[in-house]
Parts: sequence; structure tokens; C-alpha cells
Amino acid sequence: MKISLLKFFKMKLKFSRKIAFGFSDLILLIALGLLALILPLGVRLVQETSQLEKQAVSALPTPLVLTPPFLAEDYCQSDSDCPFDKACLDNRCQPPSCFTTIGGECEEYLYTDHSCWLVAKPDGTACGEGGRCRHGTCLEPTTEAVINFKIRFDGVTEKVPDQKVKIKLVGFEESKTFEDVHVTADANGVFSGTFVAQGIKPSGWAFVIKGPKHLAMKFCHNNQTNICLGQGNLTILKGENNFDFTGLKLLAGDIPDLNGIQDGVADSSDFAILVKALDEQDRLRMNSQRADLNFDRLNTGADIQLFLKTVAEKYADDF
Ligand SMILES: [Ca+2]
Ligand SMILES: [Ca+2]
Repeated sequence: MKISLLKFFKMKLKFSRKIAFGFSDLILLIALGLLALILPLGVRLVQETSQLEKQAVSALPTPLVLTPPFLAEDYCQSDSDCPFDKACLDNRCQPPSCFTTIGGECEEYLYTDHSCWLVAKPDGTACGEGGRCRHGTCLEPTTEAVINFKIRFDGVTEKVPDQKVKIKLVGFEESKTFEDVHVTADANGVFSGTFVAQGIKPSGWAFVIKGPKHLAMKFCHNNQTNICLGQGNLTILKGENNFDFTGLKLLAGDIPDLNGIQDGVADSSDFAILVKALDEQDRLRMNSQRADLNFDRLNTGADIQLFLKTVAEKYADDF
């Protein structure tokens, strides 16, 4: 069979097209098949991922919520965050407990300015009208006279240990003696003391004050500067009485014996104690202590000089 060349080419071209069309269809079919397989897997994957995310979110702990007490009005970190009458305790402003065993009938501890202070009890009437609170105890003005006095010991010009003095109140008709009245020195050697004199008449008093190593000195007037030989004219009233006797120093020289007794004069026996103390180097011995006339804890020529000065002016106690 003979086929023309032109026909041959036409047949070949037709066959080629037929073959080419068949490949495209095959590829398309394969692609569709793959898509059909993959699509359900993708959908399933997305669904499972979403489910896992939900489970993960539900597994997270509940967030911490900062609510009271941290936001409470009385929340604090230090006392300065609180009002003056409250302290910061357990991060809350609240009234603290002050001491309750110290104080007295007319004083108590109150918390203010972030500290416990000893103050007079509220309303100021704890001791009654006109009453006076002293060291926690009421002093009643109707029955008591409080005497505040100042004195000086010769040769003492600085703060030295507290001392005790004997005070005799001498009136027109009576006298009263007060033993072991405590006196305290300030930085300049001025001693202050206080005692209560009960049930005495108001006027005409003299004070005879005797120091622990001193001759007794009589004071008839407040702010007295010279020796008094007559009657006293000091007035003592109920309540506070203030007397300044620093203008006339108490003279040293009447040294107590080993039993603490003073004989009322400054004489050779006192001088002998002074001289003996000078020779004793042990300052803790009794002679050394009682011969220390200026309270400087030393036995020196200064103590001897004080004695000589005293005997040049005075020999015995006033009375
Ligand atoms: Ca004496
Ligand atoms: Ca001395």
C-alpha cells in the first residue's frame, strides 16, 4: 500500500496529538487522585491541632490575682506609712501594745509619734483638782507641801555622784528633821533635791542643811548669801515651794566616823582622818572615801585646803 508523503505526515501529526492529549489527562487524573488523598488528611490534621491547642490552654494554671490585703487601705511596709498613733504590724496599720507594768496611778504609756511615751493620764485630772503627778504618784495639794531646793558644796564645780543630806526645818514652835534627802548634781556642781513636808504651819521657817562631810548651814531667806543668826522667815505652802540656797556653800570638814556619825564640829580628829587618807594609797578604803571632801574620788591637797578654809570660817554646826 502506497501512501502519499503528505498523507503520511498528516497521519503522524494526528497520532502525535492523540498521544499528547492522553498524557495530559493522565497527569490531571493523578493530580486529582493525590488531592483526594491529601485533602482529608489536611482537614484531619487541622482539626487535631485545634483540639490540642484547646487542651493546652485548658491545662494552664489560673492567673494570680493580686487583690486584698495588698490593696487594703491600711496596708503598710513601715511605721511611716501609718498614722502617728499606729504601727505597721504584719503589713497592717494597727495600734501596738505599749508597756503596761510601768507607770503609776497618774501616768501611763501611750503610743504616739510611732513610739511609746510615758505621759500623764488623759484629761489631767488623775490626781484631782490642783493635784500633781510626780514619778507616777499623785501628790495631793490639800495635805502636802513639796519643797524643791538647790544647794552647793564648797569645792565642787562639776558633775559628781549623788549625795544625801539631812534637813531640819526650824520653826517658831517646832522643828522637823528629814534624813537622807537625795540630791543630784548638775554639770556645774549645783545640787537639786526634793522632799515632802506634811502638816506644817505655813510661815516662819529656817532650813538647817547638813552635808555628808559638812558642817550644817542655816538658811533663813531664799537666795541667801550670808550667814543667818536669827529666825527664819521662809514660807512653806501646800503645793510647790522652790528655794535657792546656792548663794552660801556648805563647808566641808565634819567627816563621819566608821559608823557614819558626824559629831557636828570640824576639828583635829577630822584633820587626822584627812592626813591619814593622804598616806593611804588604797583609795577604796573607808578612810579614803570619807576624806574625799570634794567628791573627785581622790585624796589630795585639795581636800586638805577645803578643810583649812572651813575651820578658818566656821567651827561647828548651825542649829
Ligand atoms: Ca567632826
Ligand atoms: Ca578629793
